[in-house]
Amino acid sequence: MEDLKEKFKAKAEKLGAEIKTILKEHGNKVVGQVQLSQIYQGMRGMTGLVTETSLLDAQEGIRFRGYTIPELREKLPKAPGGTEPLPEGLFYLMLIGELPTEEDVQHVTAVLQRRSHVPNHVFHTIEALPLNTHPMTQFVVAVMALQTESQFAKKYSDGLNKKDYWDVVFDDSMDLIARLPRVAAYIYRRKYKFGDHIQPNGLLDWAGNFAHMLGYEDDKFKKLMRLYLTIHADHEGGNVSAHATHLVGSALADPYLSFAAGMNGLAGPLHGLANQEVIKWIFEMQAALGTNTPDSKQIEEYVKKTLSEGKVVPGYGHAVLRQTDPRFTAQMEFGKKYMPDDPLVNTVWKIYEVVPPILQSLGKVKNPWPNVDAHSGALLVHFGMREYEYYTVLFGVSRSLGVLASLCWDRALGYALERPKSVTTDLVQKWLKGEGEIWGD
Ligand code: CMX
Repeated sequence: MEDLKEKFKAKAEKLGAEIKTILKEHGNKVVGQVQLSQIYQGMRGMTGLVTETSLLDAQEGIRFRGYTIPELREKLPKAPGGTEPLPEGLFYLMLIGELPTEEDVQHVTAVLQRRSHVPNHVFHTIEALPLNTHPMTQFVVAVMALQTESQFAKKYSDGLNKKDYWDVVFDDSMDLIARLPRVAAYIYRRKYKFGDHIQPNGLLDWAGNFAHMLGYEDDKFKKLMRLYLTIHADHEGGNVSAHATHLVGSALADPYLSFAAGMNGLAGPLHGLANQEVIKWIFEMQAALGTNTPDSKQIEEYVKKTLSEGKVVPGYGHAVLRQTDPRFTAQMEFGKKYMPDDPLVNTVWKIYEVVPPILQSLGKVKNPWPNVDAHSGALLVHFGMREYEYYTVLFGVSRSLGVLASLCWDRALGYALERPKSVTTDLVQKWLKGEGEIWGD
């Protein structure tokens, strides 16, 4: 642990000094222009944040510290006999900025194993919720219950020097990442497996142990979890879950509170909840058509019906991407390798042929291509995990890696309270008539 922390400290001091120089020499350079439409329409394309862990290109997709998903699948260390990267390795890469060695990853796995104890009151808190509570609500409630363990909150209350914020945020982040699989698996087994809980296996990696506690021992499912928890980890800083975590953290809310805020955002159907919506939509389509293997014409008609009812086609479109999401492609490759004849997976591939031209023909959808959520559920169903309301929890466990690595950087670099300027439409109307300005001081 000290190793990782010391490495992080050295990297953060170096970057902190570089940012100081950048700001001293170029702090008043103008970055782009803001259009009125951007202020009203979700700030698309407006550069307003710095996030070190990953960068999204509209055409090429995500790069984590410069590495694409295919590169990560090749270069990151794998479990013995494994084919997919260990997500701990991606966490190391995002945190330290360098590809980890096998030993580095073993170290992170061991640290997470050591820190994974979940206090009993967290399980009692989950148990107090009605069984029909949505798994994402249970997940956020459990994270909030874990907040009693925050070292940052305790030390801040005792009086903490601002130079040391990062140190305790680092510890809280490691603890939280370590504990999430246990909490998430508990929610799954409670809701769907009659409370028949499975104890952790201290010899397994973070994702492998999660698969084990969920109750899926098939080695291929463990491989899927390693891939899944790697590709969902980060998508630069402006997406709702990353931005919410960063924003709430900027008020010096501790990592538990900040991460819970991000997870509330992830639970929205335009963001992470889309993975449950995709499978729900496909199951409903199968029921409506009376077949598990709809042909292209049937899918086309169902898509048109969905659109005519004023609904979105879940799993398609993106606020930044303008191509097929490489996270979709990685999952498609996994499917072609391990389950090429699975009917549901094949339906997902057929939908991929049918949907883009239909969305394109609407003339307003900026990205007709599939995103990560269009594929993930079908792979889970293949292994028997049909409980689609749970899927966003898996996404959330993975997303902890990116947003908490970023939170460590935010505090290490001393980033400020985030507080953009907002305006009223009345002020905008006056500005358009030449009566005053809409920008702040
Ligand atoms: N189906 C139908 N209409 C769609 C659509 C889709 N999949 N994607 C976009 N549109 C529509 C929008 O609703 C919008 O319509 P209005 O002008 O009538 O409001 C129009 O096309 C323009 O939208 P856009 O600029 O292309 O997309 P946004 O940046 O506003 O939104 C997103 C992006 C992802 C919310 C949107 O594409 C969507 O709703 N997709 C379906 C939900 C989904 O898959 N979300 C998961 C995203 C990945 C993730 O975060 O996990």
